[in-house]
Amino acid sequence: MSPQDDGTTDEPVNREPPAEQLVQSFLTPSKSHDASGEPEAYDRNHGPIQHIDASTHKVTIRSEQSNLMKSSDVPPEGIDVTLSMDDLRRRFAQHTVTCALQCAGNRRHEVRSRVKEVTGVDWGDGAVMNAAWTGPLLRDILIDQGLNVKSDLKYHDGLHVQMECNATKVQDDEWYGSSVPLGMVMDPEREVVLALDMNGSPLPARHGAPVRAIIPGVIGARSVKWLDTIVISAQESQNHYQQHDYKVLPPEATSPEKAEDLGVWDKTPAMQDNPINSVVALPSHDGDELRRDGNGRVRIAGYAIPQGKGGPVERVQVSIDRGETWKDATVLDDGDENTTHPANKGKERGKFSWVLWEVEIEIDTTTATTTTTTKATNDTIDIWSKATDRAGNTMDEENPKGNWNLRGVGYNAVQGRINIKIV
Ligand SMILES: Nc1nc2c(c(=O)[nH]1)N[C@H]1C(S)=C(S)[C@@H](COP(=O)(O)O)O[C@H]1N2
Ligand SMILES: [Mo]
Repeated sequence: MSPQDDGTTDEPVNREPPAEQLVQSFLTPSKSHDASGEPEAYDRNHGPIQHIDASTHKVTIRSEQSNLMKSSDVPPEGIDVTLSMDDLRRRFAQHTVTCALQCAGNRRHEVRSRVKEVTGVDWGDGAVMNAAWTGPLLRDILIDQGLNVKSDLKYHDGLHVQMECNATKVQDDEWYGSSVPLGMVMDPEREVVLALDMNGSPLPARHGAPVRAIIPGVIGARSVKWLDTIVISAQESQNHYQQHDYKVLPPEATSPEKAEDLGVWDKTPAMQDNPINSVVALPSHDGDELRRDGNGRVRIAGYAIPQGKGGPVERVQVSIDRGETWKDATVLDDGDENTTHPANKGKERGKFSWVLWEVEIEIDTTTATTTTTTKATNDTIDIWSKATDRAGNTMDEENPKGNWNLRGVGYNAVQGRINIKIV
């Protein structure tokens, strides 16, 4: 990518590949753009893309002792360490986690066009990627620095891990930052890594080189790119993007002004875990034609994402009659074996990974014209999909159009594609 493609603070680079392209590989490639200029994986930036020299870059990790006095989690002398990229690679065991990274605004176009207007980048359903991220576990680094580990993760209640990128100004703040609860980082099941590699190669600049946080199961906004500072604190990050964005505001916040008047930004918790979700990627647009094969069957495919650490997704069901009947889709374990990272070979399906799914449904013309005429127009169908993960999180078929919130974040309606013509 050439520097003129890096975007500016006022006009950062935000783009997504079509979902039908995304579901062609289990691991999302991310190095380049295809001939049409479409990216292979989405880019989400609040400021310009950074090009940082890995040989001089450092990550500083410290604890804010003053407000931690009451906590015995942190050693009395505090934590204050500066690590080079070499330190991150050599001093700690390298861990690979395969996880979906999804912008909280994924599917915003659907909620805006089908439910009610929202504010924010008009994402389709390609603001997501699935990748194998490698680097040290932040948990290991903190333990190495003397942080107490208790089996009861609640022990860390009230403490937060703030992450910062100070390399550039961003649209609404002087730097980019986020935080997650310390208990999440210390949870051995969560696999929070400081990622140096993506899909077996050094992280590309646009995805945060030389190092980014990866918080599996959590909205992309918390996975800070071009990471330079980590602070253990009794406070959440005070950055704009933790405090004044990426929140599921209550429905009475009907406009930005109303949200301010009601003071809901302060009262609403910052989003963390992704909600369970499933997206119909094929057919890829509302109103598309779906061709029946010689046996009268149509193929429908998509991806599904587990909720937080409740994965993996174990079941995906598809309905073409607005929820009256559901058919189980095949959940593809490794999707495309050519692009599956060797580190995952033979392992159980990843807890944080997406799954790709597909289903063939027979539609005889009478079904298309009779069963669906009562619910759709003429010979078109709507396609719904519903995922369920191991923890039992599932999508709400009683509310097929999903929930509205002012920022259009965390949208996970079962209604997928509408007005699909069967030919
Ligand atoms: N430093 C920095 N980190 C960041 C962002 C940013 O603008 N600056 N955007 C966040 C958001 S909102 C998302 S969804 C992901 C996007 O990661 P990607 O650009 O690698 O797709 O990065 C997160 N980390
Ligand atoms: Mo995002």
